[in-house]
Amino acid sequence: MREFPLTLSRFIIESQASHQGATGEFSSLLTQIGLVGKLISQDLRRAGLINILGATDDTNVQGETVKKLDAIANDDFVKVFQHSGYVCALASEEMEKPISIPGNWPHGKYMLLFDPLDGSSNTDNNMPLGAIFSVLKYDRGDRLPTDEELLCRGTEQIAAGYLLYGSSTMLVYTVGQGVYGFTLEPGIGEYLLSHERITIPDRGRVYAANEGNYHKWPGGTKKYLDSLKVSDKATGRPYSSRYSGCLVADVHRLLLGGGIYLYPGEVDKPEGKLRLLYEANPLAFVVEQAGGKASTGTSRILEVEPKKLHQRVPLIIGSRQDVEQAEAYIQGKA
Ligand code: AFP
Repeated sequence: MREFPLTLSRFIIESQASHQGATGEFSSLLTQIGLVGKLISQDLRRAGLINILGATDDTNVQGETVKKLDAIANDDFVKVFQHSGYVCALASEEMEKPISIPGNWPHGKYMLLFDPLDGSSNTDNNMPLGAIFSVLKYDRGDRLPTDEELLCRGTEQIAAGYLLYGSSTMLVYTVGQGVYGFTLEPGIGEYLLSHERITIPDRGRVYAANEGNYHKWPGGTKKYLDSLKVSDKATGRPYSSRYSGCLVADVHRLLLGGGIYLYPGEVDKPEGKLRLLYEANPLAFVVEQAGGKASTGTSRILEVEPKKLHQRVPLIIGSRQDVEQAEAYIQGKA
C-alpha cells in the first residue's frame, strides 16, 4: 500500500500534541501562513495573464517602487490575519506603521512580522520569489502591544520561516526544534513534508552576493570575495557564484547545499540593505536551527538590538565555516 504522506496540518497537530498546555492557536497561525502561500502562489502561476505584473504608482516606506504583486501579497497577509483572532499586531516591510488589532476585535497572543514578497525585481520575469515571516509572543492579557514592543531581538522569536515560490511552492519553518520543509502538492492543495530536519553543510562551495556593489565595499569584504575566486587545493576549483535577486531562494539553496549569502555593509552605507526584523532575523533563526550561522560581520544577527521597525542590517549568512571565514576577513583578522 502507498505510504500516506505527512501533511502540514497533521504534522502541526502531532507536534502540538507533544506540547503540554498548547491551545492550538499557534498551530492555526502556521496553517494560515500556509494559506497565504497558496493564495500568492495561485496568483503567481497566472501572473502574466491577469494584469498583475509591473509597478503601482506608489513607493513604500523604504523609498522603493511598489510592484502590483507586492501590494497584493501584503493585502493577502493582512486579510488572512487581521480578523483571524491569532495575532495582536502585524508589521510588514511594505507598511510604514504596524497594524494593531482593535481591542474589540478577536485577537491572539502573537505578533507577526513579515516581508510579503521578497525579491520583487523578479516579479516581471518569472524568476523565484519568496515571503518571510517572524513570530513573537505577546502575552499580556487584554493589553495590546505598542509599536515599540514589536522591537524585539531575534533571540525572542518563537517561530520563523519562509515561503518559496520557485518551480514548486515550499513552506520552510522552525519553532526552535529543527527546520522542516513542506512542498505544496498543487493537485490536492496540501503542503506535504518533503524535507525533514534540514541541516546545512558546515562548508559549501557557492556564494551569493550582488558583486555589482564590489567597489562600494570595505577592504575586508572585497578581500574575502577575492579569496573565494582562488581555486581550492582540495577541489581544484574556486567557489561558484549564484545570485538570484531573491534572498529566500538564495538562502534556500545554501540551506540544502551549503555556502554563503552576503549583503554586506558598504563604505557609505554601513547598515547594508536588508531589514533586520522582516528578513535577517527570521532567516537567521532558520539557518541557526539548521546548524549554520548568521552575522553582521561583527556580531550575531539574532542579538542585534532593534531601534526602529524598518532598521537595516548587513547580513552574512550560511554555512558555519564560511560565515566564520567572512567574519575574519571583515574584522581584519585574515
Ligand atoms: P525586495 O524584496 O525589495 O525586492 O528586495 C530583495 C532583497 O531584499 C533580497 O531578496 C535580495 O537578495 C536583495 O534585496 C537584492 O538586492 P539587489 O538588487 O541590490 O541585489
